[in-house]
Amino acid sequence: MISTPLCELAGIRYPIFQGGMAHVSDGKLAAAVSEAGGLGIISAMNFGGTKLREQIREARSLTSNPIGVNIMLQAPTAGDSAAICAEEKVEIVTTGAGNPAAFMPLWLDAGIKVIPVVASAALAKMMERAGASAVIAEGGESGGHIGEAATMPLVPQVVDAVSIPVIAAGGIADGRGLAAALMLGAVGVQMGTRFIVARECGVPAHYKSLILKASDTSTIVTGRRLGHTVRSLKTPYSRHYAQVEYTDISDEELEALGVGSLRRAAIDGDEKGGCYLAGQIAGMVKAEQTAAEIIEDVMRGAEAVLSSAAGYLS
Ligand code: TUI
Repeated sequence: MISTPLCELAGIRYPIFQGGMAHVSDGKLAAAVSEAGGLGIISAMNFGGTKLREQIREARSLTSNPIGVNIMLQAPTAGDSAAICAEEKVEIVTTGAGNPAAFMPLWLDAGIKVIPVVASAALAKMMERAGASAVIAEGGESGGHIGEAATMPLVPQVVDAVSIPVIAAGGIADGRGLAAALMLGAVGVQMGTRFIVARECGVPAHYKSLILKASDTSTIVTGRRLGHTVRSLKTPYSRHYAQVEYTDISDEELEALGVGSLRRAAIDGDEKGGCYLAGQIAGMVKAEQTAAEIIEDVMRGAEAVLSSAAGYLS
């Protein structure tokens, strides 16, 4: 049995967060993860305004356990989503792709625990000063919008930089990853890619099939030129983007290539035009399972490797 300070902090049984993935993480998936003992997180990106409120209420109707909402700070709806989280009193807000300092007083006044995703020790320190309960240190192995540092060097450096708990993300999909994160000083993990293939996750079958068929070299990083660096699966769309990114194509044309591409993947299942975000660990995700089975597998796996590691000590 593994229990870490994250379990008490977040009011959860197992130290596992499900990443709030744009156009993927809805109330149904979040509720399934929370009901299974992890923390389910709804992505506010999917749903401006009333739709986010509906998703939170749907999740509430399916579980009485805590739930979280992730706010992508570059989204035009971030301010609206921030207010809805405060009104609906979700237990936890996570943020991504920026500095949430402007919203922190609103959330803290509503009694919400704020857990920003950071890609550097410097931002982690700022978040600690601004009142964050913990931070998620996300390495560039992750899918979606990423920073430069990898999980292995990032996590211990963030752990050393702050006194609040640190959750590791990026390249984690099984018990070995959870155990490794704990060894780096983290109190738990956030996983995204593995939960995309959860049975309760409603993405198009093509998205799940791309992840299930992926190998260790199936992802590609694009978008650095415009400052929206993202990791996605190699598909006709992402290969084309990579091919033209450093040609004489204008910034406007390149920007236009990106518009709507996440929706085309996660909502429409568009095989040619979709940008299918996934982390480097996709190659290890081999089965569609329920959220409860995924969490149980990760916990069992971590217990096994942590117990056997004790054999190295004399
Ligand atoms: O946010 C993510 N992953 C995402 S967001 C997303 S939606 C999207 N839509 C259009 C274009 C691009 C993305 C898909 N995936 N992860 C959390 C994360 N945050 N990763 C890295 C960071 C980060 C980076 C820099 C957080 C803070 C930061 O600080 C910059 C600053 O302002 O100090």
